Amino acid sequence: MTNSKNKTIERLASGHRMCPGCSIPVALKTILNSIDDPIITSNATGCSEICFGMYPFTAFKTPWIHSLFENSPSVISGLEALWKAKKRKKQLSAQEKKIKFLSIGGDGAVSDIGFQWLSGALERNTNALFVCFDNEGFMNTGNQRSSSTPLFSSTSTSPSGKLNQRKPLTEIMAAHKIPFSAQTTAAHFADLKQKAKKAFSITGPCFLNILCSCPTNWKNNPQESLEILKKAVETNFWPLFEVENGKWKINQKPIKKLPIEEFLKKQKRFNHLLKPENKVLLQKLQQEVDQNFNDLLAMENLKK
Ligand SMILES: Cc1ncc(C[n+]2csc(CCOP(=O)(O)OP(=O)(O)O)c2C)c(N)n1
Ligand code: SF4
Ligand SMILES: [Mg+2]
Repeated sequence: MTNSKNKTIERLASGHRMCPGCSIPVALKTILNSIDDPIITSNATGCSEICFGMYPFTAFKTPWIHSLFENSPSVISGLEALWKAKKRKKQLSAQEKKIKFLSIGGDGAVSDIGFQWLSGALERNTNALFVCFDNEGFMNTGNQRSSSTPLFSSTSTSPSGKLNQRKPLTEIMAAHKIPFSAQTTAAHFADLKQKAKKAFSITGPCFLNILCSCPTNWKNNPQESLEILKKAVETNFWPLFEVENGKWKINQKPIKKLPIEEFLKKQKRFNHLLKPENKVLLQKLQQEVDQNFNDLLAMENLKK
């Protein structure tokens, strides 16, 4: 965000309580600073809400609402309905007319416990941006597995490795036929900024799924957090793609696709997968990654 003298104003203060190397703050900062218009944020509980808003402090320099774990999309939906009513009655100032609505939460909140509330907000055509900070587990409460936890990843509730595939959240949101559903990572700043900016400019519900590394529970070196996210894209584990008005587009195709080990090897949660006796599991994960990417390619090639 810039002021009248074109000087950048940060909308998220430093000094919050996220762990060193956590990539959620950088993702949130990029979103909040992607536009100049006022933004009202509703935050589901989880690491972001707890660490940015420890009472009586908050790192947010913009209006921010603490909601429950499950109902952040409904809170923003209600606010947006109020805003629309006030606009109709000509009760908004010129600045208030520019307000954008943002709902944020982790994968536990968005993909699991708040899933139906989000689906409802999309169906009601709420004019807001809905964001998932996907760190692949319920991290704030000690790394329990979520529906976003990848196959074979070790968590506190699946210590020997999760046996189920990840829920394809971005694709499911696109299936709601909303104007814009996309995924990116906290390390792909330009892609994230451009997608957030586009989403805020669109009238109608938009969804952004952002892969965010969690050094505490992925058990990686905090200094390598962003590097690991880049490997997620270079291995096709987490392709950058968007679905705009039904048109699928992969934003970055690796020139030379790396094997999945390149993403796994710096995270201790996958240590067991790299043991020779688990080679067959590693092959299964690679097959799943390849199949998912081929499915995306097929969607991109569909004529609209
Ligand atoms: C209905 C309900 N169930 C459980 C909790 C406890 N709880 C608070 S945060 C959290 C985990 C959040 O996970 P996620 O949404 O993925 O965010 P993260 O902490 O990983 O960023 C849980 C289980 C709660 N607050 N409310
Ligand atoms: S537990 Fe993970 S997601 Fe939560 S603040 Fe720490 S590094 Fe970030
Ligand atoms: Mg999470």
